[in-house]
Amino acid sequence: MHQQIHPGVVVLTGAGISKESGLHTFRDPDGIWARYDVEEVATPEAFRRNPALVQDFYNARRRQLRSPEICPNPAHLALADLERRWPGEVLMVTQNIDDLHERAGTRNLIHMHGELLKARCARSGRVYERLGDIKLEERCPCCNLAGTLRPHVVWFGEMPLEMGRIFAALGRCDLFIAIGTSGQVHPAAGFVEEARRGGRARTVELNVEETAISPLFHERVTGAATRIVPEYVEKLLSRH
Ligand code: BV8
Repeated sequence: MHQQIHPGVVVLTGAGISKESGLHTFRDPDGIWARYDVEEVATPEAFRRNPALVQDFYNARRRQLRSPEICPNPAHLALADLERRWPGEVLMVTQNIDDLHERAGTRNLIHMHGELLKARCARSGRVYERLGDIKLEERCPCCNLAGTLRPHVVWFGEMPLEMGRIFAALGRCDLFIAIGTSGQVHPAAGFVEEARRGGRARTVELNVEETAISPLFHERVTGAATRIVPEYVEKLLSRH
């Protein structure tokens, strides 16, 4: 009996997919890096130097994420729909630390840069759900020490999460889609080349504008994520 192999899809998302949900991107004029110095808040050295500043930065972002007006948008919902209805494998890899993909219903998901609603003990590495602020004086449940709890996010200079699983999926996928990412942060910016390496995958970029890696894609679709992602997903599903 000939086993019908359905094409595998890897989707990479960045801050642009959550912009219309009310979460700032990093590099847009009103982006996070326009208001904070990345070296001051998103590196291990910054955490050693001034943990209060770093905790305040992530506590504020966590509070915003949990505010009622922030919710998944039609782009997140369309991708969850793709996962449900696509006959083959769909792996979602996000650089975002928000939980909007999960809230939209996506299950096969990798947060390669960590999750805002989780804390990690810097000493034991254990990870905990965290909905409220992380306070400097609080003691971690594992070591009963103060100052060891940090946001469960990947800072610059730190190794992203689940890279083995990601590269394996890029090596076998037939379609690689990048949505709302500027392609300026590695190793995520190199995934399109990795997907193309085997010469198998078709690569598509969805973004409101040209990016640093646009020339590396077979196809580009320009527009706001909440419009072009549902359209593109419908087109894909209508073909299969
Ligand atoms: C590592 C978590 C090694 C925290 C983040 C090679 C060359 C050069 C530099 C490097 C290199 N390799 C490594 C580096 C260093 C560094 C790096 O890439 N630096 C850059 C700045 C030059 N990379 C690292 O340090 C990485 N680690 O390499 O480790 C290693 C190896 C072995 C052992 C140990 C270590 C770790 C990087 C991860 C850092 N953490 N986030 C937090 O969130 O606070 S990165 C963070 O910034 C995000 O997660 C994301 O990855 C990145 C932002 O990028 P985007 O998501 O793309 O957002 P951006 O604002 O830039 O763009 C938004 C896009 O959306 C735009 O194109 C815009 O047009 C579009 N858009 C806007 N609105 C919409 C839209 N699109 C559609 N619809 C809309 N409505």
